[in-house]
Parts: sequence; C-alpha cells; structure tokens
Amino acid sequence: MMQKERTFAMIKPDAVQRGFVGEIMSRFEKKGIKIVAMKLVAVDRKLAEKHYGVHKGKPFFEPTVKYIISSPVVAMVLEGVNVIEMVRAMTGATDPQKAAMGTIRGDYGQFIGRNIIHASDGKDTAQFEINLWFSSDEIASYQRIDEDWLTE
Ligand code: 3AN
Repeated sequence: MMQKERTFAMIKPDAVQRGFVGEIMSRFEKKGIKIVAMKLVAVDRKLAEKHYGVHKGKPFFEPTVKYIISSPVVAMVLEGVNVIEMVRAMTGATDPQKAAMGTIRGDYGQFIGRNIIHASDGKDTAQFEINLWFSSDEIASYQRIDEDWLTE
C-alpha cells in the first residue's frame, strides 16, 4: 500500500465571503481526498503571524496578515497518497492571474492578495501548519467507503 500523508489547507476570507466553501470542498471530495479535520476560524493576529512567519519582513507580510484576519477562514487537514503535491496542483499558482484554468485559484480568483485558498507547499510545512492550526484530538482517523476503489 502506498504511503498516505496529510496536508493543511485553508479557504481564505474572500472565498468564504463569496460563497465558495461548498464548491471548493466538493472538488476535494470528488477527487477522493479524505477530510480528516475541518473548522471555521476567526483567525487572531498571533496565529496569522505564526502562519506567515516565513514571510516576515517582506512587503506583502502585513497586508497578507490583515487579509487573513479580516473575516473567518475554513481550515482543514486533508489525507491521501501524495496529497501535499496533489492539493497544490489543484490550488494552482500563487497569482490567480497566472494560475491555470481548472485550478481553484485560476477559476475563482483575480488578484494575488485575494487568492482564495492556501495549501501547504511541502512535508515540513504541512507538519508545521497542521500542528499550528489543530490539536491532535481535532483530527479523525477513519475509513472512507470508496478507498478501495481509488487505488489498484
Ligand atoms: P502560496 O500560498 O502559493 O504558497 P506563498 O507562501 O509564497 O504562496 O505566499 C503566501 C501568501 O502571501 C500568498 N498566498 C499570497 O496571499 C501572499 N503573497 C505572496 N506573494 C505575494 C506578492 N508578491 N504580493 C502580494 N501577496 C503575496
């Protein structure tokens, strides 16, 4: 059996406000990606600054923090084989203007400062972000009935 991994994703304030939570979750579900944790969060500045800590000092740090605390987000942990790369591919390029059509950012966004969704960009980031946003008792381990039909 191929190794399963977990990633962190967050539907950003613009997408929640514009009513895309269902559509975005539906894409993950249809792809066969398992949701193992999910919550609506009114993010405080401390959490936002930790989440974007690697960008501290960059010109877009403060606007990005302000954006993420401006209205609730939907945070989640997703599980599957190669899920980190798969979710990044579904998310698309950071700038929605450059993101391919068919990706979440390409289909729903227009501006880099309002880019719909966040997804962890690697194994270490995923681990850091899952731990930052969720406690272990908020993450569920379970079987989905379609799991045997997703792999050979
Ligand atoms: P990604 O979310 O695709 O991993 P990062 O981690 O490089 O992109 O950037 C984190 C967030 O900071 C982006 N999602 C975006 O909202 C914002 N951001 C990144 N680069 C820029 C930029 N050049 N101008 C404005 N905002 C930016």
